[in-house]
Amino acid sequence: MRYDVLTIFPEMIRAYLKEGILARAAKRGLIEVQVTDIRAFAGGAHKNTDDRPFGGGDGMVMKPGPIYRALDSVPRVEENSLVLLLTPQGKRFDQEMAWELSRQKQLILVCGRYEGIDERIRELCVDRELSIGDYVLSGGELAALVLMDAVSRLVPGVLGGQNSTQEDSFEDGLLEYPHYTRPRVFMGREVPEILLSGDHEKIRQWRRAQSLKRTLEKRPDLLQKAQLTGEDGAILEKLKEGAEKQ
Ligand code: 9D3
Repeated sequence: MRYDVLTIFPEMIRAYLKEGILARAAKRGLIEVQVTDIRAFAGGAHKNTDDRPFGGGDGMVMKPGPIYRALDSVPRVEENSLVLLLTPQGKRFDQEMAWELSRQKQLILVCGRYEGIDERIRELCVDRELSIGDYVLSGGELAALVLMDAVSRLVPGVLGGQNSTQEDSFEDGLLEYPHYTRPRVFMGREVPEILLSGDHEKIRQWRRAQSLKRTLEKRPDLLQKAQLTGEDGAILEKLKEGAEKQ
C-alpha cells in the first residue's frame, strides 16, 4: 500500500508515523507514506494556500491551484489509485470501508484546513469524500492518520500475527470480552475462576458470552450487523430474559 498525504502541515503526519506499528510496517516495506507539502506548490512571495471566499463571509478557503499542482506532482500507481478528500461532509469511515480501501494499491489523501477547499478541486480531482465521525476537527490531518492506521492494520503482514485481525473488536461486529493478566488478585479483585481452569472450550464459551453481554449493554446498535451463530442467539435470549426480570 502506498499513501500520499497532501497537507499544509507535513510534520503532523510525519510525527505520528515515526513510532509504532505503522513505522514498523514502513521499515519492512509493507506500506509507504509520502507526505506532500501543499505550500511547496503555492505561488507568490507569501506562498499563500488560502484566500477569502467569493461572495463574502467569515473564514478562509483553500485555493485550488496549490492543491491541484500538488496532486499533479504525485506519481500514480497505474491501477487501484484513489483520491480521497477528508472532510466533515464525507461518508462516515468505518471498518467495512477500511477493508475496502485496504484492497487499493495507492490512496492519495487530501487534508483540508480552514473552512474548506475550493469546490472545483472536489469536482476535478476527488474520487471520494470521507469523514471519521460527527465532531469538529481543526483539519483533515488527524482523519488521514486515523484512516491510514485502520487500513494499514488490514494490509497482510502489518500485524505480524501477534494480534490476529480476526479476534479484534469489530471484526465480527462485537465488543471484546474482558482481559486479565497477572497478578491473580489485584486490590482484592480476583480474576474470574474459569480463566484459570485450563478448560479451553469453557473459556471460549465464557468469552463469547461476555462479548455478547457487553455489546448488548454498551452498543446494542452493533448487534444488527454482527455475525452471530445459533449459539450466540441462545446466549442473547438468556441475557435479555435476565435483563427483563431485574
Ligand atoms: C463551521 C462549519 N464547519 C462544518 C462543521 C466547517 C468546518 C469544520 C471543520 C470545516 C472543516 C473542518 C475541519 N475538519 C476536517 O477537515 C475533517 C473532519 C472533521 O472535522 N470531523 C470528522 N472528520 C473529518 S475529516 C476532515
